[in-house]
Amino acid sequence: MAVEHQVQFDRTIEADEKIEPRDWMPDGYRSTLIRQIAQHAHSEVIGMQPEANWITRAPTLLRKAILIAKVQDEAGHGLYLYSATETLGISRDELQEMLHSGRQKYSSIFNYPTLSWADIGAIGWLVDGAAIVNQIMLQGTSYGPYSRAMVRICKEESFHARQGYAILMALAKGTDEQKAMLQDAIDRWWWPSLMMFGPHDSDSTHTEQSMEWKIKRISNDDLRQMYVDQTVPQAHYLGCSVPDPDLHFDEESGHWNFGAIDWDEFWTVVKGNGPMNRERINHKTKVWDDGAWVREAAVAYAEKQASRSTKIA
Ligand code: FAQ
Repeated sequence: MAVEHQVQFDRTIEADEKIEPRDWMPDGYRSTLIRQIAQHAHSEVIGMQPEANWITRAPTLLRKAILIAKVQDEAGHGLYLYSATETLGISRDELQEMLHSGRQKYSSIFNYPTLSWADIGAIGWLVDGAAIVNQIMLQGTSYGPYSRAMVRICKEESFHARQGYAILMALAKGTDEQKAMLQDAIDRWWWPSLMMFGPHDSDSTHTEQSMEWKIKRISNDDLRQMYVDQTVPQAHYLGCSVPDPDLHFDEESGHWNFGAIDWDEFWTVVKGNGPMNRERINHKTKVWDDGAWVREAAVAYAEKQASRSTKIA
């Protein structure tokens, strides 16, 4: 029986069809998806913090409204992704517990501080930009609920990237002080954005197997190169430079070659010792605890509704 299941699973993957929650799947496929989708969901939710930090200080009413909408979108992305993870047989409470206790990760990028308004533009352009490159690939992932969540999320991410670039365009046309603020934000966010794609393929624990299962369709290094190729000309259009003395366009390959990533910094952040790791998790845990009464009230209400409909029936 197990062999038949495996054959059916392999056939579905081979045919580029989707695995659905009702289908048999290997334990490793399930646990890899739980890790990756949960990490993605946690990233969306923790990722609200650096930008929410600027809602009260947005320079105009319009910018404030756009930023609120964007941060709310990220909450929505977290919810789709938690729902997708729950289809794999794990509860949202368990996922929260694993995030709060450090047993599950979230993206390294959200452990850096937002020091100026230009950082909000840089996040939209660079961070959402990186998320789009990664997530367009994930629309083709083999797990149905994850793939479908990605389609909707990608549409919203394009708005996020555009609002970020619009902020930066305004600064690029501004005073010398604003231009300096813009360049400073790019200098601080460039390398952490490149790290979002994960370790080099040669050091990536999961890439080979995840590509066989078609969970991932393009490797970490290939996605990173696509991102650099699309982003460098956008930096130049802003009249800015990228903080990499080794960056140069290679005529032969048609790619922008870039310098070495500081992997010590990456692993320091991933292991919980980046500039904002503790603050992010402390804030998340506090909000979760403060919101307990809302969850309890929602459950009590649902139980009351259920008992009413049982009585009527
Ligand atoms: N940060 O073997 P690999 C967004 C871990 S959403 C932290 O290469 P994999 C929108 C990895 O989990 C951003 N940890 O792993 C937004 C593994 O951990 P393990 C989030 C990282 O999974 C914008 C270990 O290192 N997007 O930005 C990172 O095959 C603004 C070995 O790595 C997603 O999550 C990292 N950067 O490939 C929201 C996309 N990279 O096993 C708010 C979905 C790797 O030791 C505001 N995820 N690790 O526990 C993916 O595509 C993949 O999981 C990768 C990593 C590509 C991130």
